[in-house]
Amino acid sequence: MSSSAPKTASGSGSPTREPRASHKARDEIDWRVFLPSVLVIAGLIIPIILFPESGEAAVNAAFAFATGNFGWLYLLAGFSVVVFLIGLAFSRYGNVRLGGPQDTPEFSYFSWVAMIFAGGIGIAIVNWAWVEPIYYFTGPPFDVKAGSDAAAEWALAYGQFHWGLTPWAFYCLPAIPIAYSMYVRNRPGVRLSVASSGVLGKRADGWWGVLLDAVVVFGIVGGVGTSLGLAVPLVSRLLGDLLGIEPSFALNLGVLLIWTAIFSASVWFGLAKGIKILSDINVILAIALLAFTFIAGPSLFMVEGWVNSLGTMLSSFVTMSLWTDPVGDSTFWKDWTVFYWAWWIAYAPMMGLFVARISRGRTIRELIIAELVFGSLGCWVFFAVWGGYALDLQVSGTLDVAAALSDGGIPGAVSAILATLPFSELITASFILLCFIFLATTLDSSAYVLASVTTRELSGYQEPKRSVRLTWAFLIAGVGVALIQLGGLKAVQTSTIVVALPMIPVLFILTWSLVRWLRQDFARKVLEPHLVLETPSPRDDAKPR
Ligand code: NM2
Repeated sequence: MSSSAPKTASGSGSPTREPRASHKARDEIDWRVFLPSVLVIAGLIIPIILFPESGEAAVNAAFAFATGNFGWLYLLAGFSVVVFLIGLAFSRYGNVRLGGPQDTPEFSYFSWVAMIFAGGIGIAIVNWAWVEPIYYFTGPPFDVKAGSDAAAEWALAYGQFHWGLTPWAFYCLPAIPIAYSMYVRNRPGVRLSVASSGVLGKRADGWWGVLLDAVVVFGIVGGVGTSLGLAVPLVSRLLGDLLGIEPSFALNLGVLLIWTAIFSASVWFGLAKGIKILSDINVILAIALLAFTFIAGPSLFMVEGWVNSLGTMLSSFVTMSLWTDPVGDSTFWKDWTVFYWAWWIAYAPMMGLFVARISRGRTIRELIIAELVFGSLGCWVFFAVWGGYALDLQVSGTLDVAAALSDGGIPGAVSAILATLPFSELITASFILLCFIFLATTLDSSAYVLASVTTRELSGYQEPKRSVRLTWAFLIAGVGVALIQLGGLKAVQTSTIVVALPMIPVLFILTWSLVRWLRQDFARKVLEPHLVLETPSPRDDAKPR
């Protein structure tokens, strides 16, 4: 997440409705959500930090439990979300405008799409795009022989699959009911419980709503924890390489401390604008590095690899989506597809709140196309170029990336790959900057969203209290320390997989709530002119038929 999500839009947008000034308790902490979430999270991270050895056993058990019993559910959810959204986009509801009759889109189409993309990606793409195909090349799916040509082709295709339609569908799903609740149903509140009130009704204000928001809080904390757990070792390694310092736990902590200082300062002094500018610069920097690798690297191989992956992915989309290997014992789908789906699910509420905020005046169809098509295309470019570059190093024998990966993990592999590029020191330095800013903006927006979700009845245009945001900032950093302390990919993956599991029913409730609202409002469309399909003249729609 590179964008300072909600504040960005609230800063530039005009409010739909002003908060009622008379309501004093609005920015008070909602202790019902805040306290249990904080206690559970602290209760999990403190023992892990103190006793990492027993933490490891717990992580393995949690991973086995969630993927072993419910792996299929993540896959089924992913496939269903894609089918649902494509169906919704092309149904009559696709034309429903997220806004009132006077609402026109706040941003140009290009900036809107760019914001959606930049808001959805972050540090994860800039490290996974290099190494993910290598993981698959050495441990391919479908009983393909490791290291074979077929493995190489599947490796590229799976990278595209894990960063394509299904992930963006997960991101898109909550955005629609949230935007619908904000702009069509005119409900104040930036919590997902509010967007679920189509199903929960009054219960959305009671314990059901609290439970749902708590699930969202855990989801965000776990998902961001995964980002931190991956990012800190990567940046310390690259920084260590550049400055000639050996990677160590202390260096990791130092890097984490700098990050925490940056984003606490941003939270405290309200540097939202500054972070937003940095985030924009960052996207340009990422594109520049991408273009540089494309030109410096095997461009034709990258293009052919991408086209081939697209074909493989499209022709095998259903199989890849639902492959649970019930007879064989491959763990590929649990280790990768389930992990990725979980990670995108964990971020989905945060992304939903952000995208809803910037999408007033857009139709449901426009929103689905922007996320599914342009979101995927954006990620595909990263995977085609950086993934293609790394795979070419491997298959051409220029660099044994697989060996670097198994010796030094993702940080070791990324560092070795960057060293093969021309001007590698400059590239590594820019890459470190890229990682720093990407993660700072993700942390900043997550502290902001978490604070909003744990604040009572905040209108979409109010800022949550600084103290609450800071508490979340520190808790997230704590999760980061715990995951680094545990070490290894499994711990980082488990954090996300576990928190995403209860998010699946939440996504279902949100979808159900949306469908209910759409059906009710569509039946009344003659009375609510802003809900009508796009017709030539708004005046025609106002007339009852
Ligand atoms: N996703 C895209 O760390 C990050 O880059 C945030 C992660 C969900 C895998 C987004």
